[in-house]
Amino acid sequence: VFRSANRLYGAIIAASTCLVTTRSWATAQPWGTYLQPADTQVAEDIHTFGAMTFWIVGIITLFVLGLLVYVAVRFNAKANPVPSKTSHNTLIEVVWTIAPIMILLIIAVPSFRLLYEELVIPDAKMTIKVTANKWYWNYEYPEQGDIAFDSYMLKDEERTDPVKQPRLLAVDSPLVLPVGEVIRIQVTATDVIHSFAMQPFGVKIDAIPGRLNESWFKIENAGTFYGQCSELCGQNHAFMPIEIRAVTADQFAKWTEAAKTDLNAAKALLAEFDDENAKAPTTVAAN
Ligand SMILES: [Cu+2]
Repeated sequence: VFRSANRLYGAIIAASTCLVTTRSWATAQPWGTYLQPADTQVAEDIHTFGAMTFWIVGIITLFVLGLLVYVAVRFNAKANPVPSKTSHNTLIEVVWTIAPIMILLIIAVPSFRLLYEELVIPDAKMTIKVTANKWYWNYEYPEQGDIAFDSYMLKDEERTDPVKQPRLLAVDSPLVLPVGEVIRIQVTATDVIHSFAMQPFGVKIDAIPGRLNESWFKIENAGTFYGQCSELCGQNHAFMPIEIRAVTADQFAKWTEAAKTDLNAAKALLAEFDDENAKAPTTVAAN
């Protein structure tokens, strides 16, 4: 029931966002207010779980509000001048102990299942190392011929296309990744604690100096995805966005080949990939 309620909600949101954008798959929408659309199974399951808890919290809130209104109307000094002296009611006391326990259990079981899904990394074919710095990201591809580069936010004067380069999100060198591949990310930092958060993939993991954290995702759609540092890390915390370009396996092979020798040439390929993917959107089935 929750899953279909969430699907319906998601469909309404998706339909309304389609009205305001004609772009192909891109997660950041002008005036977007809801969660970015899920692009991995994990993110989808997070949304479903969020919708479930939303309904549970909503129903409880309305129930308590109803009780308060009932008490205020029925038992105020005017309506009920002689109050009852009742101080115990065993049945009610048992119910208000057992019912919250049951509700917590109903929330806990899918919550732990979700945690397990996020934390247990399936057989990953590929590993990316992400290093956070004050205030930019460094990406390394140890298995693709030691490609490594820094990724800085584009300043206003560096943005040439306001649609393709959304303000405070677009970067000079995006992290390029293939769709349909289980990708392990290893995350660390050089100076202070940062956090690598990519909402459409359901990933948020702290980048801690001297520690190597890992997480994973499997991207389903080719496109551009945006995330941000999500740990207050200092003055330019808000200005170290994450941009991921998800491309097909063939395009990724082409990109790595170019990136090994010339990062700028590889970057130039991205516009080409965008055009190809706009013509034939690539979607990989979940699992
Ligand atoms: Cu940061």
